[in-house]
Amino acid sequence: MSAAFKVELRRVRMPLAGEFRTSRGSESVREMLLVRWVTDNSEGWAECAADAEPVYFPERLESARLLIAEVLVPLLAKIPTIDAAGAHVAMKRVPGNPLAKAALESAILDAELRAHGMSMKSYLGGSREKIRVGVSVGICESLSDLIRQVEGYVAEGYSRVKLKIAPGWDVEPARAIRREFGEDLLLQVDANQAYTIADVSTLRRLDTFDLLLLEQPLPAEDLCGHARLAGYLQTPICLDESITSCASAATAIQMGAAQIINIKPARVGGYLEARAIHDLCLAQSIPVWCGGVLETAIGRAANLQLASLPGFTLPSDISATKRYYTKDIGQEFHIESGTISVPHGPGTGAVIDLDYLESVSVEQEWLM
Ligand code: NPG
Repeated sequence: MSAAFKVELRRVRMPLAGEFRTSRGSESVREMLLVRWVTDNSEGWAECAADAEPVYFPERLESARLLIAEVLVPLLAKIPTIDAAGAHVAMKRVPGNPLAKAALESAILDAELRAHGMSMKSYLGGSREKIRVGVSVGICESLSDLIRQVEGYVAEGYSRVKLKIAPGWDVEPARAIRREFGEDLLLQVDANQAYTIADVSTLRRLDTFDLLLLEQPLPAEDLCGHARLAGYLQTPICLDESITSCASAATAIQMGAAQIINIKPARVGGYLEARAIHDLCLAQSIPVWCGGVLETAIGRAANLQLASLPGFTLPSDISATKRYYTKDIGQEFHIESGTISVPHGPGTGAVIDLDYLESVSVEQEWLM
């Protein structure tokens, strides 16, 4: 290939500050793929959300690495001048694989914006400087353990709390948190697809806790089920895993399956698709917020840029660095009055600590 770019793929292993447990599994080490897009005058970084094993997303780290190396990069190398928008269109020729595409497109976008000295926030059309953020609390061993954790997060100043739920860990945790922390705490729950429509009576009991939303109660494909369920619940339904593109968001809204949408850039194939979903939701008065996948500073910085758009009216899953990492590969993010500031500087605004990155890297390859 004789393209005017080089790509580095790096596999890193980052220990998590603590175990994170959801209805789909638990993790205490985050293994991920980083993509570095290098041109003559700039470079950009992105992280791929694929896990080592396909527990949450259908893609896995190794399949994403192979697709980027053997399919996507050779495809882009045939295009004379490549930018993020061009890459977005070109990669549509390859079906599926949003996590791999998101990582590559985001690295290209970061490099492009850094070359122009422009922030991702300006590029996407955002204006907010401080992003209201919430914390996601995994399934715990006991209610007292949950209460202790939430107490710590409330003391740190998070704007809202999201509880991971699963059958057997739903009504009581929500009741306990409401009882302990009162009506003013913004509270929501996330089922990660763990229920079926037959669980409607359990899910209706959650209505008593004045939740902001119930996230992804049913399997991702079951839009009809979500639309039916919405008819039984007062709590608004928010879709996460079901929304994989702007088209699927439009269908879900039209069907009455989603009253709120969690926009997770990786899940929808990148920040350009994420912005399109935001624009659609804003036009249809559907509130959105930015979801997270335990990002390092690279993805955290980019998500803060996205969440500066006007339709992100609910607190986002963008925690302070220390929630997940004792030490990160980039700058630390802190909570101030329930918000995290959008980093300044061009591109995502992420500032990478190359020495620490080196120490957590387990594999590295250059394509081209
Ligand atoms: O704050 O980054 C964060 C985590 C938010 O709960 C969170 N993410 O189901 O939305 C989810 C969950 C998740 C974690 C999804 C890891 C995928 C991987």
